[in-house]
Amino acid sequence: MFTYLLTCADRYSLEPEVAGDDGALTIDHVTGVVSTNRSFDYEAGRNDFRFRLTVADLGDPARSTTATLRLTLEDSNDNLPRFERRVYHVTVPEDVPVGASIGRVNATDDDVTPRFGHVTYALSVLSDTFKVCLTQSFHYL
Ligand SMILES: [Ca+2]
Ligand SMILES: [Ca+2]
Repeated sequence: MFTYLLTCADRYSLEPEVAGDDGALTIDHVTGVVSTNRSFDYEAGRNDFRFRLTVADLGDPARSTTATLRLTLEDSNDNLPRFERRVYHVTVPEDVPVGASIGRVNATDDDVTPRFGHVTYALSVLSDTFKVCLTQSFHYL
């Protein structure tokens, strides 16, 4: 009859290549499961992070090897479009011609990826005096 004693044969560790990334990720020293330890922001500018992984056995002397973990952020639609102003007030003469341009509004969206940062405009019709004119604007950082 044989009896096996199951022990953890390896020990995992992880350290960032950039000192400021300390604590961004954690690794379970036994299972090797890597988890986020803080939130990330694609719009903050850094979207690529590198960490050095090390795994060591429990030998005496211990033997170990390393690999690189590269974390790449993808943009998500986490920013709302916003107008430059909360209220736009426009005054026009009563004889303003039909089709006359009476002003311009502008909105931006901080999301970098075009499909999340591209804004379109719509005017809710509260009166049939004006017609809706759709325009488009693109905002890229
Ligand atoms: Ca957005
Ligand atoms: Ca975003």
